[in-house]
Amino acid sequence: MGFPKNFLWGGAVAANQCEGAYLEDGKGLCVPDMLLGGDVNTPRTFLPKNDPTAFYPSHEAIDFYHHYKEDIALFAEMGFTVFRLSINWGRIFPNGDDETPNEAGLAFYDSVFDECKKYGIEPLVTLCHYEIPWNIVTKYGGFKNRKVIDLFVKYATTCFKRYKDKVKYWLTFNEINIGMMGFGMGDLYGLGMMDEEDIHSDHRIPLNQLKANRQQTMEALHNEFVASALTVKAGHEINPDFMIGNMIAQSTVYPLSPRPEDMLLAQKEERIRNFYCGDVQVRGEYPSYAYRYFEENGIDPSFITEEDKKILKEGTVDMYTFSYYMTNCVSIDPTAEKIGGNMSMGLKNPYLKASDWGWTIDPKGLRYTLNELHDRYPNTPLMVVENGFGAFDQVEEDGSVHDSYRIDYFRDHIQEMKEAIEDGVPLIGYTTWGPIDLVSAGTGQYAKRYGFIYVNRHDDGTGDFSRSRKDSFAWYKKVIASDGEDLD
Ligand code: P53
Repeated sequence: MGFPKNFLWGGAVAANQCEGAYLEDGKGLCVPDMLLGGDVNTPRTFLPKNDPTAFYPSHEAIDFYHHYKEDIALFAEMGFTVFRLSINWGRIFPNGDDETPNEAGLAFYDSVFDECKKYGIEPLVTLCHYEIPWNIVTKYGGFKNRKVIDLFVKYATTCFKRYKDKVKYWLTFNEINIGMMGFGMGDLYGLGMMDEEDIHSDHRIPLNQLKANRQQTMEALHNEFVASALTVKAGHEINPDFMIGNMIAQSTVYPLSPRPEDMLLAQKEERIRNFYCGDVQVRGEYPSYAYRYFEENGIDPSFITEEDKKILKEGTVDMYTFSYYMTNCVSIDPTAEKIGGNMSMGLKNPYLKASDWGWTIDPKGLRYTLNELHDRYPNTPLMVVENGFGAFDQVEEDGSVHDSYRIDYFRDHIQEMKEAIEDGVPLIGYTTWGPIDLVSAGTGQYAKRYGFIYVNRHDDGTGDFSRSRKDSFAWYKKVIASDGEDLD
């Protein structure tokens, strides 16, 4: 058995983490353009007034905007059949609410998709990967404002109409569940929401100290569900062949012990972090436990109108896609040891090693997750649209990078995906995160590298953006050429 012949193999990036050219050809400022970098122990900070002396990693990123031909040629050399990227909303509607779209922005993505087509690479396009126009945050208050639903749908349909013959695979919102994970930055990244006082402050604010309001977060997330459903519906009317998916930051949760209380806690967490959003987008309705969650958290769910319920039912997704990096342990035991690092949320799992950023390495957890998802959504194809190993890479004198740790990570995960397929899971594709080094979303670092392709660019702003192949480049090429059979 193993991987089917038409399996989609490739890699994934996000506009804000790779394009740079942050004000070129009419692009407007977006949420990530307001953020400075941090590191494993230091949260990223928000700096309200663009300060010319500060280093904003998204402003130049890896300059994909001017290197995309070279980069796509390298992806083609590895044999990619799919390339996941996002359209930056702020290139198409610089203020989010402009009357007409920005032609230069639309033309840029035409060129990118044409370049993919040249090599037989299918683009998989995320419509919103944290690139919310800054004007949507300041003028509308982000997705808590229902007007933003219409603005998003207008943007999405503009893209659908323009690219309907070039792009078949679409995702609405990247990691729509990010606000359910307790990172403290979910409101801003995912929902474009920020406290008024924070917006107008004159100092740097660490993202984990942003003020949030749970009621508003849940309302905004609901509005995003509605925007996503309306988008799916509109997409199918424009081209019935479109495959439109959701995208979940998969946070698979294990109980730290077999204590029944730990089992129940793990189940509860799994539901809130993953299935709350998955159920709405795949099944088209809120699950029963959502209402208990509202009750326990003092949330008034009257924002879910009858009209919205109908929309959610009519706009269910064609595929379930997710990012998978790690698994997490939970326990009711308050003395259990926590795992360090940024955004890793669990307790220490004594059976797993972790990356330098504290993210556990759990390939078997991927097989488990794929099976769980298939049991839950039996009629829905699945795609792993992010998976990878963020690491410090060492460049040798001759320019080579011997990233055997990255090869090990991928080998083990691909092996487990193969097992899952043999278990009967309808897995249709795999895009590794950051096939080319890019800016980390969580820390804003260049030093947290994911690529098969090295980019000479550093956190102090030095580097000439030149690209080179790491050892993992030839390895992934061989994996794709052998349909996932040759993993040595
Ligand atoms: P970085 C948190 C936990 C898991 C995945 O993350 C996450 C996040 C939030 O950043 O995000 C996804 O760059 C996201 C990408 C991101 C990637 O994971 O912090 O969709 O934008 O780059 C990896 O190492």
